[in-house]
Amino acid sequence: MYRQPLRFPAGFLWGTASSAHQVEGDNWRNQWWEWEQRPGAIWRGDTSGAACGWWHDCEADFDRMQALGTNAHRLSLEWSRIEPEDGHFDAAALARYRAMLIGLQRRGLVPMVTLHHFTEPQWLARRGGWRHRATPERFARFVDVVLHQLGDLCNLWCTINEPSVYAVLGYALGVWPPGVRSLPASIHVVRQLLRGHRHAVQVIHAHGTHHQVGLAHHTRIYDPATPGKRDVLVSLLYDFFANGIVLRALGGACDFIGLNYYSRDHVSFDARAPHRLFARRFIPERFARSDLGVLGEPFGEIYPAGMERALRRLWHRLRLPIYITETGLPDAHDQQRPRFLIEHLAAIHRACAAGVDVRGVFVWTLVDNFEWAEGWGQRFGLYALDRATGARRLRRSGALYAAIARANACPPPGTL
Ligand code: IFM
Repeated sequence: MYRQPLRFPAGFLWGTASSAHQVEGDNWRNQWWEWEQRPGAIWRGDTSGAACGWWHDCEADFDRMQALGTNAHRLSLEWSRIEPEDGHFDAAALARYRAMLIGLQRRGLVPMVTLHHFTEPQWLARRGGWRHRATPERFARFVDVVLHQLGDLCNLWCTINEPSVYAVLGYALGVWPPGVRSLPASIHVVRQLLRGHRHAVQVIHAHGTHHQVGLAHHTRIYDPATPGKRDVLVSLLYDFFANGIVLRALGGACDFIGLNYYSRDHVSFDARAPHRLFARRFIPERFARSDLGVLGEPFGEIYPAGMERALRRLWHRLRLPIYITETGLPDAHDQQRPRFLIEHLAAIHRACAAGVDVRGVFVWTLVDNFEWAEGWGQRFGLYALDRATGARRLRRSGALYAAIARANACPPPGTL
């Protein structure tokens, strides 16, 4: 049977997403840089180092975005560059970000700016980071300066990236800075981040009603491994900590919601794992999984239906326009990513057809970058990066995404 391409609404944003620390290079004033120097903190002892060289030349990658035919890019501002010391704002850093935003606009790329993407200045971290009572206010002060200096160049703002991921990995599991292992601390930090978000929304709106503000929420699907009561209970518990806490606190405090969707976990009760909330998370054999990651485990299940489920859930809960602020797959050899893209875009298309107001998608990411604790071991790029030479090579999935963005339509699933 002949099947038509899946058309997307007019004006749909086709973008890529990045974050400052992962691409800029030499962000030596933030807490992640310090963390990377600790033996054993990052896979194989990797560091962000010069990253993808964006601080000096992001423009070459902006040219690539334009050549692909994308029409938007989500990037983040590095707080530690803009405010390297408490209350001291760096004019040169702001000027560089000005040039970046102008560079995007000149190439026909709508910017979405993230104000906090996992990193903060070392001076702030030394005072307790987001555990400190006054950090949400300090964040709001930083946001106000940004809006004064750059507010004429952007009207799509994402306050905080993945509050629950930041809080769980840094404060509950302790595998990210500051390496704390305490569930109460992690709950406190999520709440503080959400306070920071609400302050930032007020500040941004005070700069004009044309500004649209949201946050990027990482939705992971947690399904019980069996219908048994205990599995259902622990999956609900995980869902509450990862998703529920953030969504409950958002009501009224956003113009849109950003969805970062990657994967799902199957959850079963495990009496021997109190430190993991009595749960085991895994991918049963019969489900599709990504390649083995650097730690010898798959990055996750490939579960396109989860995209539609996550979109419908956000829509029913918040009734706000949605941007998919991230979706993607680490796949160095690009064997699974083309199909991953088509199937996830088809899921987005189904959600749109069911009435969910989706405004755009930002694929993670344009070019292989520094992937936090996994270092350079996870390769998400539409372009492969040769770290020794800095050369970029377009992957098959990059060419596919270009064709989709240009046509504002996606081939139906099963095409590849
Ligand atoms: O690299 C990260 C990004 O910083 C936040 N969301 C998930 C991505 C892939 O793991």
